[in-house]
Amino acid sequence: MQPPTFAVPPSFLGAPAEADDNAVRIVGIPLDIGVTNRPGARFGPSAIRLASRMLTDGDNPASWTDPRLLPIADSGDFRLALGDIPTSLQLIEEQARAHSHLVALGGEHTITLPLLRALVARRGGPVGLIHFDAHCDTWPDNFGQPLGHGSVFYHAINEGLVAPHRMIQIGIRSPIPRAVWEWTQGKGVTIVSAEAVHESSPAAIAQAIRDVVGREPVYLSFDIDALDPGQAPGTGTPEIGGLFSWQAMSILKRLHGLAFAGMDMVEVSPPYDVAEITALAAATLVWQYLSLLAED
Ligand SMILES: [Mn+2]
Repeated sequence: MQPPTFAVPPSFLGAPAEADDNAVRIVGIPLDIGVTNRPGARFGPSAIRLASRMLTDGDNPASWTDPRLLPIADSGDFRLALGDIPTSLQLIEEQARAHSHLVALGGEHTITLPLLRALVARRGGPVGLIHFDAHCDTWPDNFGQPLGHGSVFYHAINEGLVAPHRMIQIGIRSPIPRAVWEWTQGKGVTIVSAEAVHESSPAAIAQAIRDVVGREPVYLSFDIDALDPGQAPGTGTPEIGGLFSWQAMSILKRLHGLAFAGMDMVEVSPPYDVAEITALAAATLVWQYLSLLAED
């Protein structure tokens, strides 16, 4: 008999720590020293895992799949170097290289850079990118620091980790220097504002994503601040006018059949959360991603 949700072991969906080499690996990466505003994302992995227990009492009705039937394992948290961003990114990359399909629970957005480095080193070529966020994250630096959560895709594009013509950003709405916006678009990235999402439909946005990323391998990076602060208050750099969680779910569940190569869920900061709203949204979006994998 399955335990009630509150008594499920505190891994993601109660998943075991070990599985075979081809399993989807869930890991926590509690790094939050590259943020430019409110901290706290170091507590994200554990909060997302706890909230995920709500999702263990049935199938996903969007597809009648259950991600727990995938080979999945929650292998705990990656090791980091306390207070040291460059060494931490190196450690993340080294640990990520061991796994064929990673789902990372952040932590802040800087973690995506070493995750993409590891993925591209393993695959031998750039990937497409579906990026939900309030911010483009293509600033050349973070108040003078080259590494930080505002620069992750500046580096990823410059290092050839993502193919910018196969990269789409959804939910964008923060203040941004015009030069940064134009650099991003000039590289070929498609930017979909939060307002465009509101004025459109989930089906149309999902189609736009498919048109941009095509059938080649694609990575999903989901910054929870893509959601409106009313839907996800527990984050470091909130921006009003964002997506409702139903919109993000509705878009995501229409992305079955894409060649997903990995995912991260970043910027959940539990000290600023209210009643686990943000952690539950993050857990549910990850569960939906895993459901897409289970569907194929
Ligand atoms: Mn971000």
